[in-house]
Amino acid sequence: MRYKLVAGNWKMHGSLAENQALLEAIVPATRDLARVDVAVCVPFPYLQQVRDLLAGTHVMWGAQDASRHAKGAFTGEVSADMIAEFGARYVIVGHSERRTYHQESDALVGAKCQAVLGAGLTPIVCVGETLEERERGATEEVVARQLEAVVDAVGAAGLSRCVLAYEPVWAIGTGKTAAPEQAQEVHAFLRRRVAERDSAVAEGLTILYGGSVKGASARALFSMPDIDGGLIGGASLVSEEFVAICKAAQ
Ligand code: G2H
Repeated sequence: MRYKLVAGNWKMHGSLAENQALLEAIVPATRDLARVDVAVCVPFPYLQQVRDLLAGTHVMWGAQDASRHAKGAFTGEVSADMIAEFGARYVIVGHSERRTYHQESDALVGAKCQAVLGAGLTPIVCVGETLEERERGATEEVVARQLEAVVDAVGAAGLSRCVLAYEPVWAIGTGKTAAPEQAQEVHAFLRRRVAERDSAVAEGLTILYGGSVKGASARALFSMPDIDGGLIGGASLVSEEFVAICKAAQ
C-alpha cells in the first residue's frame, strides 16, 4: 500500500515572516496524520530557514528546480548537491511553468531528474497536457512522451526513486480542478505505461495530482485508486487550506 504525499509548491511566494507563520501553523496541525507524508518545496533562498524550522519535525522540504549540471560556469543556476546540503528531500522537476516560461525540453527534464537522483534527492517530476492538447485528444500521447523522456534518462530503477505528478496545464492556478475521474484516467494510464517497463516499479510509484487542489476538492481526488496525493500551489500558502488537504489524504 502506497503512502500518500502532500507537497506544497510555494512557487515564487513567501518572505521570512510569512514562511515562519505558515510553518508554525502547519507543523502541529499535521503531526498526527496516519500514512501521509507532508512536504513543502520552497524558493532557494529559504532553504536554510525551512531547514531551521522543520528539522526534527515530520514535515520534509525541497526545492522547485535544479540545474542539470553538477558545477561550473552556469550563472544563476543551483545544483542538486547544493540543495542536498540544506537537508532537502525533494526537488520539483519539469513543472509546466518551467517548461513554458523557460523552454525546458523533455530531454532537459530527464537530465535534471538524473542530476537530482545523483544528489540522493527525490525528483517530483511533473507531466501534463495543455487545454489545446486535451481538446484534440492528445493527452495520453503528451504525458507518455514526457514520461518516456524521464525513463530514457534514469531507467526504470531511477523512476522507482522518483515521484510523478500529473498536472494538467489547464488546471494550474486557474481554479479549474480536473474531475476526480478525469484525473484518475490519466493516473491509471501513466501507471500502465510504467508497468509495461516494470510492474513492481509501477505498483510502488507515487503519482500526485496537481492543479488548483483545495481543501474542498482534495478528498474526492485522493480517494481515486491511482491518485497518491497532491502537489499543491496556491492552497499551500494558506495554512487552513493546506492542513485540510493533508487531512483529506488520510
Ligand atoms: C500546479 C499547482 C502546484 P496550483 O502548478 O504545482 O499549483 O495548485 O496553484 O494550481
